[in-house]
Amino acid sequence: MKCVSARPFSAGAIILIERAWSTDSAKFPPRRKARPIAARLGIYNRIHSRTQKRGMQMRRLGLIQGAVASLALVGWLPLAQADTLDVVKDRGYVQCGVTTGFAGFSTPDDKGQWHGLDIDLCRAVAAAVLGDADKFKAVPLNSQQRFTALQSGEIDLLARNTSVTQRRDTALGAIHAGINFYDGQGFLVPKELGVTSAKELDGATICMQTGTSNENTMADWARANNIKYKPVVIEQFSEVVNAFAAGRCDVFSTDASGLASIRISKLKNPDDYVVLPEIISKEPLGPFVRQGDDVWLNAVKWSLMAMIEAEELGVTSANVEQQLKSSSPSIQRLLGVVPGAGKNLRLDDKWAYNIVRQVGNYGESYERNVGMGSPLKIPRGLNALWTKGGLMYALPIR
Ligand SMILES: N[C@@H](CCC(=O)N[C@@H](CS)C(=O)NCC(=O)O)C(=O)O
Repeated sequence: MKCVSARPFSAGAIILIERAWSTDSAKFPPRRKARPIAARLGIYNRIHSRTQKRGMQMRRLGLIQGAVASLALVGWLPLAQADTLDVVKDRGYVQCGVTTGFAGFSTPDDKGQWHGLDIDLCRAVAAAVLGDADKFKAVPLNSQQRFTALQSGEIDLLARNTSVTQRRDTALGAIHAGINFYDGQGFLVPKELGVTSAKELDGATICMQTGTSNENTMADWARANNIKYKPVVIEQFSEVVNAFAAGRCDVFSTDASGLASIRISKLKNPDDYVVLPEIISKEPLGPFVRQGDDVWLNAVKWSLMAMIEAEELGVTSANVEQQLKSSSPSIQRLLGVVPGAGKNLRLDDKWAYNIVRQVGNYGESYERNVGMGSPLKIPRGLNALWTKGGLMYALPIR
């Protein structure tokens, strides 16, 4: 058994990993539309030459960013923009790292306006810090680019369906600021394969995106379950989706929310695909900022907490004006009726009021972006409030 693995962290170009596991499987004969490996590499070459120029630019940028980040990490330079709160206030808008377009979390509409659960977090931070939820700029990043962009100071905040792991929270100069979606890794397969359980994936070709936690999780799970598979790992989201839609892999594996989004928004006939029942990991998704930037960390963390706390207290974008008259001390503190409510965060007293009025509470954001009010229709599940059997729990705002 030969195993050729090229990765990680080669910036820019598409990376196609072809591990020569035993691919001759009765269950997974080459699919009708699937092509032999040489032809797949032909596709790779074409995609590669299209992205080569951008790849070279990205590599050059990556080297500079990498060098700056490394110097910062070993303490030779202060991490870029140590007091991001002041930088953002001076600049007048928040630079928010998001996906290149991923329905439900961060995606532009036909007018170029961005929407999604992660976008609402960018908007919440802009409302809290600048008083105006529209004062943010979405910076599209693929999975591979996201931490470099944060390290280099290109973005103030990464709000991009990013799983919090110990390595990411310690070794990358980044630190997470809460969890805005509890997720787990799963599998999307065409119904025509007749697969009903992940345990039947022995011999399958599995598409994933470079730079995701999904690659390692998949490898760990396959080893633990004695399943052989052939990973096809591609850097650009659109290309990995195209590869799956064209039948160049049997399975797409990523976060369950991602699978729901891909199925509904990227595949021509969503009903031809099914998400398998197994969830093989914990993928707690949340925003990241740079380490050593504590005031900014607080601004981001408490913006998220305010959205959750507002839902717990029943304060919505629709009733927030009336709630200003509430006799509840918790609501008065949240909405800045009590003087000094923003002082310790170095924010205006109306910071959380501005979030709820302009963006809504967590439940409102969830429902319109990924819940029953959206095409994704993902049940609240683990993302329900702790009072309703879920894990969403606001640290007390007092
Ligand atoms: N939560 C996982 C996966 C997140 C991820 O990057 N998923 C991909 C596949 S769904 C994605 O969002 N791609 C969109 C893009 O690159 O623009 C992680 O943090 O590594």
